[in-house]
Amino acid sequence: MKLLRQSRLLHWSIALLVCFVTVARGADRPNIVVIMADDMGYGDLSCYGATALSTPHIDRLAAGGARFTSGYCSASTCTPTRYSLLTGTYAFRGERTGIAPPNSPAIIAPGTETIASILQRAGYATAVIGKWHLGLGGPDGPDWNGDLKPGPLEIGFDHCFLLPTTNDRVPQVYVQDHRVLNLDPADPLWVGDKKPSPDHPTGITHRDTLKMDWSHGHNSTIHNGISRIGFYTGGHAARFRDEDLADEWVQRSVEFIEKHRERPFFLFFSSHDLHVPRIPHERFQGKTSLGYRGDSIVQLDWCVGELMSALERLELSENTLVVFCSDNGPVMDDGYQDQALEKLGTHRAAGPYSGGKYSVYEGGTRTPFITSWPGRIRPQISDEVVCTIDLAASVAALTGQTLADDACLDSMNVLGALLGNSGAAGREHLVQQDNGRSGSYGLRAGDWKLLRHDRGTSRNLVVERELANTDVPKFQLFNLADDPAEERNVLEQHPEIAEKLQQQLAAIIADGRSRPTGAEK
Ligand code: NG6
Ligand code: CA
Repeated sequence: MKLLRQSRLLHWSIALLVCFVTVARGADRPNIVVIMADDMGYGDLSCYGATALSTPHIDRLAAGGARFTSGYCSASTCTPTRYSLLTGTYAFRGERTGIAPPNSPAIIAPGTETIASILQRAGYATAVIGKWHLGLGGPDGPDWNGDLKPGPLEIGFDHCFLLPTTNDRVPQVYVQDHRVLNLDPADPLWVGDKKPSPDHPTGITHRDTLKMDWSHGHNSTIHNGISRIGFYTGGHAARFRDEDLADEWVQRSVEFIEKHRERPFFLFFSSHDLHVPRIPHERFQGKTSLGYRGDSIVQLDWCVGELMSALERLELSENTLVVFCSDNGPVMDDGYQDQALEKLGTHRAAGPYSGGKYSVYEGGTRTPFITSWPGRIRPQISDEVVCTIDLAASVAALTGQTLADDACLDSMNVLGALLGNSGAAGREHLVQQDNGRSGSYGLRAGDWKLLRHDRGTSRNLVVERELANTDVPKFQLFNLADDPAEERNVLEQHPEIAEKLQQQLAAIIADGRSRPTGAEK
């Protein structure tokens, strides 16, 4: 009898403990899914005002969560934004942080603190699925036929399933953990920046065979009827079709979610939509009036819907924080003749903002930014300033992880703002950059925006809705409250504000960090 009582007591204690752990886990350690679009502008979604297309799944995410009007990525090209998202450090501080070439070595050194290593330490299963574009391998670059490391697995991810660069660059193969998937050793993969043989077919020699013609660059090795940046041979069994990328990544992501449904997980779903070459699956081709650029947005919306329904099916929605963001603003002709500009009509891809990809005007970095956590984030539109670079420090705060002073140097803990807590403030200032260390910066502080162009030119103004290089003064000042399109430089009217912001920007760059140290807090 006594034994029975003891075993009942044990039973109830365990049940209580399980209950407590589940509640605690739900509150402090939700699953985290970051969905990053590629080259998506502020105005590219129907929940951000687009009328030329409809994005019901992303709209639903926004309607049930916080939709930010001042959500940013930290750079207006891919590699530096992704570097900053993962490391929480501005990319202009790092080496080789400009757009990565096909044979780039790993840009983030093994052991660097990242959003993934923070969450791994907090007990999460971590994965990146999709576009990487942060280099792979040691100083000599990727060993395509051997172990591809260091890479994501050396900076906190347990698992990766990658497009190694970006799909307008070679090679078109998947990397699973440390290996090229389905690589036949009898057909080794070679990747280089020089033509491997005089008769190697290219977008120049075989232009009439292409299914999508190039407009600038992108005229080297041909795969799937599309010529790319860079050359490659071999690895034929490993090559994918562009049309299948989205389906493959959704399937792999759902598998990852299913496998880890019992423990907290972090999934970085890194879409290639709507980067060039825009080749959505056949079932999405022609779905919008905007050409393949619009069709790729609809494809990404479908991906988001699939991920959300997997979470719902597994009863994980209420315990999952989803962040939707983009890696830089929009571009029309980025090297292929896909009619993006011709079919644009009245669609404003950057919304009310000037510039786009490659630009430090708002259109380059102010992009869709949505957070959703049903039951925890109250539906709202938030005007707080938040940035992809802040996710690292914010998830550290959420999961109770301490950051060393020399980690995540520019990541601000804006968790309250990300969760839409009333009264919680976002950033006081944010530095925007274009690419690598090219010397074009924007500093947003409140409603003021200072631009600094060290070269005196910038690819920044929308001319006939396309980007063009223009001569600009080294410094410009705008007031975003009454001039969101940054059309009226008011530097001469407000010299004292311009001076203060110039000094603030110079100090942020010179100090090597902007996140306060533990002692300063
Ligand atoms: C540019 C490419 C562009 C795109 C970009 C990277 C040319 C002329 N332009 O150099 O097509 O690949 O790099 O885009 O080659 S990103 O979104 O990955 O940063
Ligand atoms: Ca991009």
